[in-house]
Amino acid sequence: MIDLYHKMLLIRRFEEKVEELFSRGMIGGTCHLCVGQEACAVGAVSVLGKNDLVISTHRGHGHLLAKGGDPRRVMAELMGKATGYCQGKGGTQHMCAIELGFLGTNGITGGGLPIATGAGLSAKLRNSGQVILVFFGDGASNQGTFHESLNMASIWKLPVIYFCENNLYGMSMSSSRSMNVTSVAERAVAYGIRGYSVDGMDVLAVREAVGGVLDAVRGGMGPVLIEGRTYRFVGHSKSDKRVYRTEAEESEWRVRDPVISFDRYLPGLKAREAEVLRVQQQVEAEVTESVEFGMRSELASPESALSGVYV
Ligand SMILES: Cc1ncc(C[n+]2csc(CCOP(=O)(O)OP(=O)(O)O)c2C)c(N)n1
Ligand SMILES: [Mg+2]
Repeated sequence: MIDLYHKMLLIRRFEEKVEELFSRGMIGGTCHLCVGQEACAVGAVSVLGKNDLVISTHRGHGHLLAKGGDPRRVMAELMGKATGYCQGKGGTQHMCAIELGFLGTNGITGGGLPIATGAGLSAKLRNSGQVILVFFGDGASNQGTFHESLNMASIWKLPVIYFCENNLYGMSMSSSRSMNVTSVAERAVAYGIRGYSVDGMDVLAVREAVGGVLDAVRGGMGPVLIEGRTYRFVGHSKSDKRVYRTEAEESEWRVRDPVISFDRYLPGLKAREAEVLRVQQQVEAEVTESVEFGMRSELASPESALSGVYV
């Protein structure tokens, strides 16, 4: 429980810091934050084994941190520094850490889905026993890659968990206007696989949902589709005034803040109070250290542009 809380709080504080640095011009490019969605990342990844693989989206800093990413190297990558996970050349949208089994954030909506399907096929052919967990959004579930991936994975019984972070919007487009089903999980029927919809604001519910199918997926049952119903508390990316949703709706979801509700719950366990405080202090230190590390690191050198590039 303490560990889950630690990871969620780390992601929350890290993202808030990224927003601040972005506003101050210390991080370039674009920036999609996962504030509000921490329970999906942490709950789903927390049940995976070390060798299992995670594939992410454009909103992926939290997924990498959940998979054990070092906040200092994530921050350095965002700042374009040579000490970052991709030597500062990937940035927010193309950040991967193969050594952690993290096959990358992805700037293409729905782009991670076929990569996960391929990784699933590879795992099956190698008999590696790995499970692949891929995150994608509600918007991505309307892309052709979603249909093609789930169809292929189901006929070949690939060990992939397709995890949709349904935050109800794809940019300004409400999912109620972009799809004719109320839950992305319903779409599983079309592929003859299991589909589950869970409260994506509850880290324990997400953990239970993914944990509940993990052994079966690893054992050859085939893929599963899980939807975590969640909400991003911030704009889609930086210049979003959020005119497409109401303040009342935002407030309703804010009440279910996955980090604060967990925070409230933990101190209830009296003996744990000191531990909670320690985690909070540790997270502040980790985030501060990530910024200092990023700032004192060297920028990626121009010569490095040609290394690690495969095309
Ligand atoms: C193929 C493609 N089309 C459009 C875009 C522009 N785009 C970036 S994020 C996004 C919305 C994605 O929505 P969703 O999958 O629900 O993820 P969320 O942003 O809500 O996390 C779009 C359309 C893109 N990056 N790639
Ligand atoms: Mg969305």
